Amino acid sequence: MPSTRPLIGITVDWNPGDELGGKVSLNDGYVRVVVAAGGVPVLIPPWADVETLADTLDGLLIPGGADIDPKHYGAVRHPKTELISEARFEQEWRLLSAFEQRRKPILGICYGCQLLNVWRGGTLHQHLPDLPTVTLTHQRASQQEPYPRHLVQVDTRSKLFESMRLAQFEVVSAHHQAVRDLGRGLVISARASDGVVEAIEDPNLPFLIGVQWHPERDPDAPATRALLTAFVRACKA
Ligand SMILES: [Mn+2]
Repeated sequence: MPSTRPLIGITVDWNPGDELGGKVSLNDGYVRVVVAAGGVPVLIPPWADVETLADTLDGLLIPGGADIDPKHYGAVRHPKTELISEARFEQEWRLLSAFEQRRKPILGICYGCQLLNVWRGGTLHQHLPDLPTVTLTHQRASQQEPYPRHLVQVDTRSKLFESMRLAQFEVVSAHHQAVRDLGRGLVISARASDGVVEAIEDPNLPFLIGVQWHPERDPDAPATRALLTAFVRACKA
């Protein structure tokens, strides 16, 4: 019997390194939650051929990372905006189109959620602490502190709710940016109590969901298992 476990592509970071060469890297939490949900993670570095990957893999996970260059959504760079590697960003941009064309599942996490929005022509808040309406802590103040947790409310008409069957739960939060204006074809599927957008989706695709929180840093939470199991199930379909 052939294996029925789906192949889940996960993009990785790239740093230029030194004269001996650059480095690709990924927090292993992403790999572990995909394995726990029954998927087989396949790490995707920049420069690998996207058409072959999109033909072969069953789904795409865009993990967390630094910030998107605001030139991609027509804004001037905020002093707190720290740029993602251009090689990674360009690879992911091409992968999104290739997976979307094939209607294969896509899950974006944190930076990955923001990328889905910008790729569809949306914009971002570049630094949440600047907004007077933001009352929750979405990012820890220093590396010595634990990651903050806050509640998210899911729209019960959304695919996210259909997938998770959970309307409210606590998440691990580690972001200073968030969705501002929505990109084409996207809707908001979850918010924090201060109004910050915590999840987006395309209601017209089988599974294109971005979450602003970090399931991979909360592997045993029921919400993490519900989300990753639904994603892996969609990749099998
Ligand atoms: Mn948050």
